[in-house]
Amino acid sequence: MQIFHNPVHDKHAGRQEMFRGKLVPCHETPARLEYVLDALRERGIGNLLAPSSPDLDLIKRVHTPRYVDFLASAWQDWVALDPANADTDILPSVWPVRGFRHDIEPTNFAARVGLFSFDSGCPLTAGTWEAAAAGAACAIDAARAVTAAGGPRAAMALTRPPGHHAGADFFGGYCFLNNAAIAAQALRDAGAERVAILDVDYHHGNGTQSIFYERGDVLTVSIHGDPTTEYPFFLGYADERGEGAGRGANLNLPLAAGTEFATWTQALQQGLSAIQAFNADAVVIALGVDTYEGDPISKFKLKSVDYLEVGRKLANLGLPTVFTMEGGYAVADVGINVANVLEGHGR
Ligand code: Q9C
Ligand code: ZN
Repeated sequence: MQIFHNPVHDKHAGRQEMFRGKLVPCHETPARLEYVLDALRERGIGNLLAPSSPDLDLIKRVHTPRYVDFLASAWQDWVALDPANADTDILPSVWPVRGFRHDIEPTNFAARVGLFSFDSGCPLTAGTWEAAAAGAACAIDAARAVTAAGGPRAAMALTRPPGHHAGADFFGGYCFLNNAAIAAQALRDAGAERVAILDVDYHHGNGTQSIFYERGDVLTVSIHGDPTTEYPFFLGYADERGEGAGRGANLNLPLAAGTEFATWTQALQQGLSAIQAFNADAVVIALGVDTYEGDPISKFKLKSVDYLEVGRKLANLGLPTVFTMEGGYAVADVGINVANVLEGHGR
């Protein structure tokens, strides 16, 4: 396993997120990734590699150019409004919902932030762009590694901020650039005709689903907390099957809060069967470990030992595999749980 780890992930360090009308400390912290690195080093799992520079042309074929340009300059624009803003992260406060226009980008900064976001729990900080772009580079390098002649069968983009909630032109849910989607596109560009993305994070991968919803070349599968009660609430239902050329190429497997491994693993089997039926040439695993029983913001009941079995089942697909790092907020156990998946996978 080649593991491309983001050496500048800690440049993204949000101070506070909005929760029930108050600003509270961020769940998505730099320590999460450090615990994973420590666990991998301690257990001798994988070869740790630094990424090359990000391929912006590829990123702009997954995300819209105007969104990428917004992200790249948002912090400078924010501080230009008032130098004192440098002490405060950017949080959205106004959104264009149904009936509003999305075809025009206003010049007002708050309006631009709202146009390109969907929640107020996702601070954009001084180093967000640098960290997110380096993370996308990890995803691209991992995809190119597993498709190179003589390359490894599996590689990981070990990065934060995570990516699966980010859509073609919006951030939210702690995510800015959709690393799993970018990896899938890089796999397609490298010659994989059909790519599957399996999202095992607790939360529905709304960004990934929306990016590929009308494409038949990328199957998106997500196992997640039922959106009637769980974030991101407005997408992730079982009847969302894709549209146009993408009809049949999206599979949502929502499960009730409280679900334990015995039930979760049946959904995993269903997702793996769908990937086999799709005849995928390569797979991207959007690996969130917020399905863990100890996760502070999620409600499934997986135990650390279960992640070994998850890794084994994923390896049984026998496909070139790219892992991206998504959620998981029981910070001290994130390392054990991610390392268990990779150890169980064994490649
Ligand atoms: N009080 C990922 O796992 N809402 N994102 C949290 C906590 C947002 C999770 C509310 C959760 C986003 C990548
Ligand atoms: Zn999550």
